[in-house]
Amino acid sequence: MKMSFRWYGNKHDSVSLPYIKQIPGMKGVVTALFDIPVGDVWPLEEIMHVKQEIENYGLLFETIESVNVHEDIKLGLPSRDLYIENYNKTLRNLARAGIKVVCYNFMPVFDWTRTELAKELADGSTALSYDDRELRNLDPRVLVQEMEKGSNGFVLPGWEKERLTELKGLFEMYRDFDENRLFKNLQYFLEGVIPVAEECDIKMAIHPDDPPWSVFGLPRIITSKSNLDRLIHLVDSPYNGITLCTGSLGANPENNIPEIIRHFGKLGRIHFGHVRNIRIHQPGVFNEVAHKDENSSLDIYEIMKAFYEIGFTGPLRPDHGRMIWGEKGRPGYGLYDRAIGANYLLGLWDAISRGSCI
Ligand SMILES: [Mn+2]
Repeated sequence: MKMSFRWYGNKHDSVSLPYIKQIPGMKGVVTALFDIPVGDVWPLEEIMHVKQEIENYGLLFETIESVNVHEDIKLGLPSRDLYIENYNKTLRNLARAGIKVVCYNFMPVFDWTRTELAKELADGSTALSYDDRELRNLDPRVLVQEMEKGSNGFVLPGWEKERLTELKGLFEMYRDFDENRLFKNLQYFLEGVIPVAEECDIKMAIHPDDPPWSVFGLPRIITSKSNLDRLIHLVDSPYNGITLCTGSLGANPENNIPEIIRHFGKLGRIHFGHVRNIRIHQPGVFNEVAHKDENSSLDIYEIMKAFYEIGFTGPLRPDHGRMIWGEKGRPGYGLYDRAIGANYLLGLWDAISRGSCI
C-alpha cells in the first residue's frame, strides 16, 4: 500500500508540497490538471511539469484523480466518439509520464453531493454533511449556489460553474434515463478506453457515486456490490477496476465495505483506495467524521485489515477530513485532519502487517 495525499496543485490548494512531504509515511501525491476543461486532451508538457514539481519533493506521481468523463459520453450523444478519442490521447500522455492509475466517475450532472460543507460537530470542528430530506426540497440551482458559497473561494471539482450553467437543459436530456441506459453508455465508454489503458498499462478505477443513490431523480449506478459486479463484467479486463471509496459506498449501510473489499480485491479489480469515516444518523442522513471516531458507522480497522488481506499494493489515501484547529481551506481537504487520518491508517497498517507475521 502506498499512502498518498490528494493535492490540487499550486494554484488551487491551501496545502503545499513541502507540507505534504512532512507527513510521516507519505509516499505519493494524487492530482490532476484542474485547468483543462473536461473533454480536452491533457498536454504532455503540462503533465510533465506537475510530475517534476511532485518528484522534486521525493513523492510519487503515479495516480490521477480524476480524468473526468465528458457529459456527452454519459448521455451517449454522437459527439462522444470525439471525447473518447481525446480521453485516449490523455491516457497515452499520462502513460509517458509514468502514470499507473486513473480515477474517474460516471455520475450524471452532479459529482459528489452534500447539503452542508461546514456542519459543526460536537467538538467544534466542521465536516461535510448530507441530508436527503433537505435535498428533496432543494432546487438544484440553489444547491449549486450553496456549494459555491461554502467553498472558501476554491473551485470544487465536479462543481465547476461553467459545467453547471446549463442545468435545465441537462436535466431535460436525462429525462427518461434509467440505470440500464447509463450502464450501456458506460459500457460504450469502457469499450473505447480499456484497450488503450491495457496498451498503456494504466489501471482505470471508477469512483463510486457519492452518495450511492439517485439525487434529484438522476440515475446513479456505481452504488453497490451487485452494480460493481456488473461494471467489472462490462469489459472483462483487469484494467477495468474500482476506486474503493469507503465513505461513498458506506453511506448505504447495506454495503458491507470489508466484504466488498475482499470480494473485488480477490478478483484483482481494486486499484485505488479512499478511506474515510462517516456517521449515519438515519437512512439518507450522514456526516463525515475523523478517521478515528468512537461513534462512527464504519469499522476502519476491519477495512484496513481487508485491504491488507487482499495484498493491496496500490495507492491509498485518507479521503475527506474535517476542518480543525482553525484551518481555512478547501472543504474536506485541509491539511491537519487528513494528516492525522493518514497516520491513523498507517498505524493500523503497521499493527496488522506486523501482527500477522507472529
Ligand atoms: Mn472518495
